[in-house]
Amino acid sequence: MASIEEIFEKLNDAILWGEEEDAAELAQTALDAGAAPKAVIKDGMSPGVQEAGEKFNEGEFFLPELMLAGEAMKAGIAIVMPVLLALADEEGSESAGRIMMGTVEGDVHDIGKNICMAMLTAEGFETIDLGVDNELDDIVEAVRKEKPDILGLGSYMTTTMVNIAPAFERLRAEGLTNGMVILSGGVAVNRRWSKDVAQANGYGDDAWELIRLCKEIMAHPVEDRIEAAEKFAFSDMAFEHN
Ligand code: B12
Repeated sequence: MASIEEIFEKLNDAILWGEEEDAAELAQTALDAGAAPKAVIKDGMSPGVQEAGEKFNEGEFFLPELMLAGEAMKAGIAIVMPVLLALADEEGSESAGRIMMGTVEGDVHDIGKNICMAMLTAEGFETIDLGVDNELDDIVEAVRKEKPDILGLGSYMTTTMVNIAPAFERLRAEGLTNGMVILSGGVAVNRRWSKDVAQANGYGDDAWELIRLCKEIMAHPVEDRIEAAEKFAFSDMAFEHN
């Protein structure tokens, strides 16, 4: 039988080359071979989609290849997600916190958001998927209805990052950020911009930093969470470029 490393190598390849059925099958094979669901996403799938992005940047891949890689990643996540949810259920019913995530208007990139949400679910957070391409009014209404502890808005293009700041501004103006921490992320934005322009309370470079940040936030009583988030995400920034 193939080792987990070998299965991960094939799974990453299936994602890179957009082989949806193989990706789903190999994700299942990895789980059956005893791989932890979190590792399947982190080591078995994320490098594949990241490589597709690099090939696109280098002009070696074009949009169709990218779309196929995106679909293959989704097929793999669809296999792992129910297992993650079942594990989170087994490990205790108390939620580590409620986090809502979505992308802003004009942006349909959702692979990164889906990875974040899958990993947060695995860590016991209750995740609320706002989906993609959300108009400002829809974000405001969803927050009003769900009242999450944390809201993460993602942007993956320079053309859509401009929609993050107005969303936060509007939520603030409507008093909806009382008791809620706001975060921004995604490949178009960075730490400095999140703090200075979007006036977010935090930023995460990747799903793993986001998990650490969310845990830090939820370790504090509600009135201290914004300060805790800003300290965690922004305090060492003087020496950083991102
Ligand atoms: C895959 C992809 C697509 C797929 C998306 C499939 C899908 N369902 O998501 C498809 C083919 C549909 C697509 C379409 C387009 N794309 Co595109 N796409 C990419 C690509 C290659 C990879 C994105 C990705 O999934 N990365 C892998 C994930 C795992 O990484 P990630 O998104 O960064 O997420 C991690 C972190 O950022 C963080 N994170 C993510 N979200 C959040 C949220 C919060 C709150 C926090 C804290 C953290 C966080 O955690 C994640 C996991 O660790 C990028 C290139 C790149 N380098 O990113 C271009 C890229 C984003 N696309 C780009 C473009 C231009 C487009 C199109 C306009 C192309 C076209 N001509 O039509 C369209 C626009 C569609 C639209 N309206 O949104 C450009 C944007 C350039 C710009 N202006 O900034 C990029 C940068 C490519 C490039 N270099 O030109 N794309």
